[in-house]
Amino acid sequence: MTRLSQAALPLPNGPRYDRATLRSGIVHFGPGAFHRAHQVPVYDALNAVDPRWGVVGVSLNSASVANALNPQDGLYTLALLDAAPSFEVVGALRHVLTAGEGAAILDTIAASDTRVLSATVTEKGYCYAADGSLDMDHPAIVHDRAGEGAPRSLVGWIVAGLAARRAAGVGGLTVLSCDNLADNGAKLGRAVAALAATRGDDLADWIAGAVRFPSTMVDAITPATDDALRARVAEATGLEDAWPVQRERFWQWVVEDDFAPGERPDLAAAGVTLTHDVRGYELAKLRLLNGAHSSLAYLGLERGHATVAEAMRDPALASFAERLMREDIAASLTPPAGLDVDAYVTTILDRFANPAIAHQLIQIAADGSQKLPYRLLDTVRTAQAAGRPIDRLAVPVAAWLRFVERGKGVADPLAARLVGRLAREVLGLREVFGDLVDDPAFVAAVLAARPI
Ligand code: CS2
Repeated sequence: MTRLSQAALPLPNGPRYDRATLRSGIVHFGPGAFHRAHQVPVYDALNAVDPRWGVVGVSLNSASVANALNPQDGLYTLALLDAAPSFEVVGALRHVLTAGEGAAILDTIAASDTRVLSATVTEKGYCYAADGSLDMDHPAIVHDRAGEGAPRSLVGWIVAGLAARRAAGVGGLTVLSCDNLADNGAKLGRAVAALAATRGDDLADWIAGAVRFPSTMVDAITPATDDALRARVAEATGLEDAWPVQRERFWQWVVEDDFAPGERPDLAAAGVTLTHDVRGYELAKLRLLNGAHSSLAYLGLERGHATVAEAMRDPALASFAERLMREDIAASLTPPAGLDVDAYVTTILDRFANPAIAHQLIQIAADGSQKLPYRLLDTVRTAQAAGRPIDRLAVPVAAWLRFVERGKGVADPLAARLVGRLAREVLGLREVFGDLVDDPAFVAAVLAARPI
C-alpha cells in the first residue's frame, strides 16, 4: 500500500490548496494528537485562502511524531467520528523538529514569518507549582535557570526562542497556551517573565513590551491513536498513514483577543471565537466537561468500564455525572453572556455518550495529580466559600484516591508518592490539594465518600 506523502497528492479529501505556497506562521510545541486533531485543521481552513499559516511542530520529549510524520512530509489523516465518519488529509503541518535540533527550533521561532508560538504539552509540561507559578525547584527549570546547554523545559525554550527573536530584530509575537488549565495564557506569561528575569539582561522588559499571552479554551474529544484507527484509515483512504488522528466532529476554540501587533491568523474566519471574556468559557469547560470526564474515569474504571461511552450506558454513572454537573459544578460558574449552562451540559452528556468514539477511561485517568486541582478542587473551594455542600464533589476525589492506592494503570508524574498510599496520606499532599490539606470539612467529606 502506498504511504501518504506529498507524492500522493492531490487527493479528493484534501488538502485543498497547493502546499508549495505554504509559509510557516506557527511554531507549535507538542504536535501530538490533540493539536493535530484540533488546531492544525483550523490553519488548514485558513490556508485555503491565505497560505501563511503552515505549522512547524516541536516535539521535546519524543522523536516518535517526527519519525512518523516527516517521512509523510507532515501529512496525516484526521478521522471525524460520528454515525457517518469522514476522513480528511490535513496539510498545514510542514515538519516536526525534535529537542536535538535546537538551532533549527530557535531559527524557526526567530523567523519573520512566525507570528504565533503555541503549545499543547499537557498540564505537567508547564512545570508549575501548586499555586500556578513556575516551580523554580523543578529539575528542568533548575537546569534552564543555569543557562548551560539547550533548554529542557517548554518555558526554557520559549525564553530562549524569544531571546533569539529579539536578537534577530523581527519584533514580538503571540504565545498561545492551549492546554486545560485555568488562566493558561496569563500563567504562561508570568512563568516566561519569571524565567527571563533570572537571566541578568533586559529580555524580560522586551518580552513585556513585544509579546502577548492570550488565554484560550480548547475542546474536542480526541481518543489516542491505535492500530484499529490506522487500519480503518488505510481501508477508507487506500493509503498507509503511520500516525492518523481521530476526534469527534464537534470542536470549539475560544481565544482571548489579545494578540501582538502585526500580522495574525484570521482565526475567527475559521470558526474560532475571539473574546475578551475567555475565563468564563475556560472555567465552564474545565469544571463541567473535564471535571465530569475525570469523575467518570475513576468511578467508571472501578465499576469495570473501559470507555466513556460504556460508562455513560451505566445508569448509575450517567445520572451521577449529570447531577454533578447540573447541581454542583454549574453553581460554581459565572458563565459568559450567551452561554446557556443547562444546554451546554446537555451537549456534553450527548458527546460523552457518542457510540462512535472509544475514548479510554484509562487515558483520561492519567496525570490526576495535575488535573484534579483545575477540574474538581477549585469547584470544591467555590462551593465551600458559598456555603454549599461538597459531598457529591468529594465522591470522584475519593475515587481518585482509591485508584492511586490500587496502583493499576497509574501514570502520573507524582506516581512514586501516590501508588499504594492510603487516602489519608495522599490527602496531605500540598502539591495537589493546596490549602484544602488544612480543611477538616474537605478531608472528612472525602474520607466519608463511598463508591457508586
Ligand atoms: C480529557 C480531555 O484526557 C482527558 O483528561 O478529559 O483530553 C478531554 O477529552 C478534552 O479536554 C476535551 O476537550
